[in-house]
Amino acid sequence: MLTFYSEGSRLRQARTELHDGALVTPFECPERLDLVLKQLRQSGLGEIRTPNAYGLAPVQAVHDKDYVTFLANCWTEWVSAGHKGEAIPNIWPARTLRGDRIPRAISGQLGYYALAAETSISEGTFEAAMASKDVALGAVEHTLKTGEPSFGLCRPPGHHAAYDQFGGYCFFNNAAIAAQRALDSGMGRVAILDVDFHHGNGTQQIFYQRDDVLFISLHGDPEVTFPYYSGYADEHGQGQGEGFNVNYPMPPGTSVATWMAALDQALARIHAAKCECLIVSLGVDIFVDDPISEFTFSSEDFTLLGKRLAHAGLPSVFLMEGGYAVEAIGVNVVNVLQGFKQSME
Ligand code: SP5
Ligand code: ZN
Repeated sequence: MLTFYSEGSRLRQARTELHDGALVTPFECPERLDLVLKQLRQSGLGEIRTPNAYGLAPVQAVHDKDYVTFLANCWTEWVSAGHKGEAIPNIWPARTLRGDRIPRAISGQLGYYALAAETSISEGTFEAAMASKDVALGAVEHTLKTGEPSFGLCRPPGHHAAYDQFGGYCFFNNAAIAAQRALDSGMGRVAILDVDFHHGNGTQQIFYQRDDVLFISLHGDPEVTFPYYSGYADEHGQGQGEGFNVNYPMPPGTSVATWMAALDQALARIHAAKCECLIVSLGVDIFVDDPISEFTFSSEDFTLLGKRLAHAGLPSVFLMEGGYAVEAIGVNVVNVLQGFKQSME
């Protein structure tokens, strides 16, 4: 199985994350790449390739043009406005304010385009987001061309990024960009299966009114877990998209057996909807020792996950989402991919 990876992903080097009321070193850090790369190299899973540069068109196919421009210019504008730290929003068009204005000042724009405050924008963030979506596009292109599975070691992650909002460590929605690419190159319906601990609110929002992408997410119950305002079981899709969005929220501490039972239901839905390819938003923050998440996967359970995904029998693209700085993230990612590969034959 080929892996796609870009050195450009290292350009995201934020120093601050707003966590528990303090500015801390971000959980979503460049060392995550090294942990996964090290394990991939040891595993003999397959070659690691640098993707082509695909430009902005595939980004603008799922994101708002003005949002993309905001991300491209944010750091420069923030610095020229004289701000000392990293760009972090501190006001939003909240429910009692106007949501129809995009203010001129960068501080106002930040709140407009942000859905959460933990994610700062820093020098190189836009460039890293560009590299990350190229990784996703390289992976999907390879799978479309060969039918072989591929892994995109995306960083920054993407599934919280909505049509015109960043947050949850995400800027461009890599899975949505890849899914749109698959559709544009002639694929029929695409399934996006999101196994990250957190609900993939951005992916859900982008495809909520469409039936050409089936979005299914297994995640921590938003009643008690980020992103809180999305990911409930009654979110089914809208209009044409009715029935093509499925959420499986589960409480903190949910057993792997319960989680796997939800996965089986998800795979049955993907089969019933006649999806022609599978994009897996692969967050390994469902690991028991993940520092910000509360599911109970062991490293061996990730192998089982890979095996079950192979049973879907679809051309598959794995895209990295969350999973934080514990040594095990490399092992856990590789276990999914090895489990998948072993069960394909
Ligand atoms: C891609 C991804 O996994 N993004 C996650 C973003 C989560 N940001 C907010 C985290 C809030 C963590 N609260 C921790 C509670 C620990 N008990
Ligand atoms: Zn996550």
